[in-house]
Amino acid sequence: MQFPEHFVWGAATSAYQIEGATTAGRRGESVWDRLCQRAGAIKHGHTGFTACDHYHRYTEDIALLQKIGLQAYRFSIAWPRIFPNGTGQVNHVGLDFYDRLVDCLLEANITPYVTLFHWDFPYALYCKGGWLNRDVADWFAEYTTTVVQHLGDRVHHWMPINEPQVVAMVGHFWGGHAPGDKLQLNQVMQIHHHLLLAHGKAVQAIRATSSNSIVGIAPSGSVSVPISSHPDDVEAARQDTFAITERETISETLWLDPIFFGQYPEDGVDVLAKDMPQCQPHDMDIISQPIDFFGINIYTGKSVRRGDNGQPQYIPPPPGYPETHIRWLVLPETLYWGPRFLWERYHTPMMITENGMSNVDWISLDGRVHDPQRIDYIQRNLLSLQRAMTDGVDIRGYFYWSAFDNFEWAEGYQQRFGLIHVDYTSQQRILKDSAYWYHDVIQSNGATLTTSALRPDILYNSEHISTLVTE
Ligand code: IFM
Repeated sequence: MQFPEHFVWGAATSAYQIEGATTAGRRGESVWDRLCQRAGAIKHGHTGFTACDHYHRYTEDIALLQKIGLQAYRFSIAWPRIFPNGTGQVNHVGLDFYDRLVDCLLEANITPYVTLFHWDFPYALYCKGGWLNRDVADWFAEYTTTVVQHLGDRVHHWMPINEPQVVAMVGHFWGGHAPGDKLQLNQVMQIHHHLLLAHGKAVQAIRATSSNSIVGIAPSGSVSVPISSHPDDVEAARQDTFAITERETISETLWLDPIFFGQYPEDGVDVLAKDMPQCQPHDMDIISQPIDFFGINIYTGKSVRRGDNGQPQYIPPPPGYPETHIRWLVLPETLYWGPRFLWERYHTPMMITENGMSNVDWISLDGRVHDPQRIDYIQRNLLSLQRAMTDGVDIRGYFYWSAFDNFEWAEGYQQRFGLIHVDYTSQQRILKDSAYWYHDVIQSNGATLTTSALRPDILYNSEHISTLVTE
């Protein structure tokens, strides 16, 4: 079966992970620039200062994206390039860079999908309280308006914030990401609320500035998959995907219910109790602005069944079960159950805004980069997605993460997610086997997926795992 006629085939990146040139063009400092200088914060002492040097090599890079046949490219804009101080004086050198990038993409017939904030928060604003300061929502709206005024004649697809869960939790509670803070839970919940408020104000700003904009979101998805298709296990997986049982801000519903329903979920309010954020009367009206598409980033998940007590029971994978290089389980069923559960709850057209794997890729003696695991991973995930569409989930597109190997945050450069291999010393790029393979998938609109001798159940044979559990 082919994918729907207008299905969008893309790949994604973010500014800090590929651009480098962190002091070029009067760019201001970001919290990531600071964290990279903190001893022990990033593996091997790596930094994003040069990354893929995409800032200087974007024409070459876009030619490669064109060679893969991408129809769409999701990238982010570095806020400190546009406002070196976070607000106030606009830096036209920064805007010019994205002007050229967008024009180059359009010349290559690639549709730009723009994320406005993918974690490189202006350091100057962090010094003013950062995401803890309620004014951050207005700062973000000001930045959004400026970017949309400038690019909105050519860019129509916008996502305000990438994976707000990670900003709140990893950046401000666990401290593994910038700014590297370990705040109290009630402060993190206030940040959570401000991120939602910033999202809502950005949606308003985009709509007010550009009449033909298409606005979405890109949170990270934590998906539980049922160990079998028995209705009890399916219900347990749904419950486990949505229920809030931990005192943290990762749960999807804590972010998505305010956006889609205009309220925090009741179980979240119960569990977080006194740590719930302070809201002002009309905040939820701002947060729950209608959006056009529901992007979701899904990489992995966990398996559950209905336990003897009626509650979801976690089922550990069998010994030796496949993991990617970053140690995330290969669980392609997440791209069936995740979209299905989310569609049933929120009924908004969906896009997979990120899905991909890190692999131990290197350049072989023949000069090529062979990555059969990645091909298999994408293939399995796309087949799951196709199954979700067959079962009625409205999915409009898929963005592989990532177009290029890049700076994987606190993991540095050791994790290679790209379709394109990057040698960080020479800055030489090589299309991996998966890039050529993805090219054919795109050209055939997915038809080549079904012609292989794939057995999509062999990796995650539920009967096998159930047997292990009952032993
Ligand atoms: O590299 C990240 C990206 O920035 C956000 N989503 C997950 C990816 C892989 O960890």
